[in-house]
Amino acid sequence: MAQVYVALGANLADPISQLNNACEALLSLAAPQSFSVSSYYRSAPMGDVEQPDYVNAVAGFNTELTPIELLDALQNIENQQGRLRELRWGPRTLDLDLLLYDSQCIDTPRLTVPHYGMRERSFVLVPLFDIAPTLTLPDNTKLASLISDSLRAELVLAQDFTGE
Ligand code: ROI
Repeated sequence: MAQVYVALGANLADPISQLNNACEALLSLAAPQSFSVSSYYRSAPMGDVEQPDYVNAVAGFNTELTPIELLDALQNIENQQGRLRELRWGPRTLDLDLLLYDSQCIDTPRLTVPHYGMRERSFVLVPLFDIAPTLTLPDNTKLASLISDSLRAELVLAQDFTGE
């Protein structure tokens, strides 16, 4: 059984509903009682493309799926929620990124774990810290050492997941 963390992001078609629906779908991949999700945070879009603000969160759970099986499942959920993404770095109805799979480092054409951008992204680090404050990254960096007040200031609380 692996402990995994998945980043959720959306900025089109009612982003909070997109994240709620994605949480319901992720719950079905999770071992019983193992699922948790951070608060939802609103953040300005990273990158040069003009687009609406994002709503971001991180979910953590245990799963029997292999990394590639999990990636396939995440992409299925994205596609089922009508993912639109014409532009690189453009807006999207739902983005699910596999951040961490136990402490594995994976570097294949389809999958890079830990996720390549996670250390630079406040909208990943802050929600991850919500649900895993004592986490140590595969390179032995403590997550807490990457969190600062200025990083937190980049995000505004949107809404907590209230699904059952
Ligand atoms: N910016 C924010 N704030 N949140 C995201 O989830 C996000 N996702 C992306 C890009 C376009 C890089 N910018 C983002 O893919």
